Amino acid sequence: MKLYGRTTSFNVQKVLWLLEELKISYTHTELGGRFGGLDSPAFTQFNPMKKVPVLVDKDQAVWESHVILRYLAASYGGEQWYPACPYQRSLHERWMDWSQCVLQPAFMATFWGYYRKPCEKRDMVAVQQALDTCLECIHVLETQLKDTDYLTGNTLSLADIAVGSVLYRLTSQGLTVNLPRRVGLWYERIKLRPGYQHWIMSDFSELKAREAY
Ligand SMILES: N[C@@H](CCC(=O)N[C@@H](CS)C(=O)NCC(=O)O)C(=O)O
Repeated sequence: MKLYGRTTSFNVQKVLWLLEELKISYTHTELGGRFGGLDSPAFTQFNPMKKVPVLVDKDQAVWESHVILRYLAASYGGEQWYPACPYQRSLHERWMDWSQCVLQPAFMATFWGYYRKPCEKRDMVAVQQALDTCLECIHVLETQLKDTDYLTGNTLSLADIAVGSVLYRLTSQGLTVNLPRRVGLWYERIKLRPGYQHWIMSDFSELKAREAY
């Protein structure tokens, strides 16, 4: 199995975290950003969108980070990671889609508007609006975590991988984000996972004020 994509990419990191949770062996190639290579015919054959991550398993390419997460969980994760019952599965998948459609765009607006911009080019009103949306999302997570250790139960799931991946950069980029109690405890729990420590909590300072990918 091969994974393509620069390790500074937040979407690549989610996949690396899950690969570690599932103890899958793979090879990894840095691609995109300062490594380039996304326009090459060999890569566009894998992903016509010219984006990372891309996973190639048994000579078949899979793109879109959350589709890759589902693919890995369905192929190698068993019932804990990918329940056979469509309703049970939906309990995890709704948080993945919500993260991609609601939380992640707001987080990305803070990251690209604040961290990836030189100070003089920052629109702090827009950054604050995006941050407020992130804080509303965090409030929803606080409610969701009222009875369980993780987002969808007492074991880690794809919901935690998709949503939890956002927290490190959101809280470490220099903006003030106070996590409410239960979200804070959940964050402490996921920070204990070796995959989270290794891939998500990694240095991203090369992206500071870098406006190009
Ligand atoms: N929705 C896609 C987004 C993919 C995406 O935008 N990837 C970025 C990195 S996070 C990319 O490839 N950018 C070009 C580059 O890094 O050169 C996914 O979740 O996989």
